[in-house]
Amino acid sequence: MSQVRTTGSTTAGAADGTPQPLARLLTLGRPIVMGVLNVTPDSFSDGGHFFDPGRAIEHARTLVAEGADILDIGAESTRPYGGAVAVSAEEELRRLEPILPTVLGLGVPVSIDTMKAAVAAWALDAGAAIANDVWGLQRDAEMARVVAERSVPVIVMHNREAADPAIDIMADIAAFFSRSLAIADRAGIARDKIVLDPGIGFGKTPEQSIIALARLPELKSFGLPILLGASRKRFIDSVSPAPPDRRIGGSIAGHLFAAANGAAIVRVHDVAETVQALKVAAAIERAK
Ligand code: HH2
Repeated sequence: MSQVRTTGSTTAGAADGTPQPLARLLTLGRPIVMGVLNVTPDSFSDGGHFFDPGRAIEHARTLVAEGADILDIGAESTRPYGGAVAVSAEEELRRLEPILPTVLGLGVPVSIDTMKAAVAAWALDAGAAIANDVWGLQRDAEMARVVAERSVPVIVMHNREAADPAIDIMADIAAFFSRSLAIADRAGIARDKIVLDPGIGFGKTPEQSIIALARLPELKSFGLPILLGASRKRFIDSVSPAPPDRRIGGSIAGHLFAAANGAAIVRVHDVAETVQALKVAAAIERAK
């Protein structure tokens, strides 16, 4: 860890007048593409492919060249569908250490996908610009403080321990967001630093994931930017059976729908294809 600087975050905000990188991206007036970089041996979507630091860095460069606006780096599989091997903060840091400094130099803001405050703190202090918490500030009690102290944006994702087909999933998502916003408020996280994400595939049946996507516009009532991650998720398989790496068509369908219905950011594995799809959809829209 010693080779990673711990001060001089690149997330300069209001203090020196430089816009925070995410805030700047959100003014571009087009959907923002977040490319997924999993440095894990067991991710559901691309498990093991980029575990090797050299391959991870090469993949990060490819994602940027393909048009990723943000890189989301994660070193613990959340395995939305179960079977994740929990890793310690030390192990997460061991996986990130050889990669993060180089990834931070690729010219796009980096988001740290972790549910552990200690890992978020380390990555943010090294220069990551965004915290991505798949437990929406509700798992690690220190997460909100870590985010507040660094004045960085945080992605608050809806999650549940287990899916319950009997519940009204939109009501559950709204109640979860309200709890997260209260936690954020108490910790002193500015409201304009929060991005909401319904957490497609997390604690939801495939049908509930489809409902969350279909009813995405309802989440606009929170008045905050929305991120949507449909990439390679199981709901696609429930409609059109295919293994994760053959779900590009379904992923793009989900992200185009999301972008047209209120999502400011889409989180994707297949950056080139998504960028192309979004550009073509925008060109068609302009020609109306
Ligand atoms: N999905 C995954 C992980 N992190 N973060 C947000 N904000 N939204 C998501 O939808 C989301 C997320 C799962 O995808 P992946 O990273 O490919 O899998 P794994 O967590 O198994 O590495």
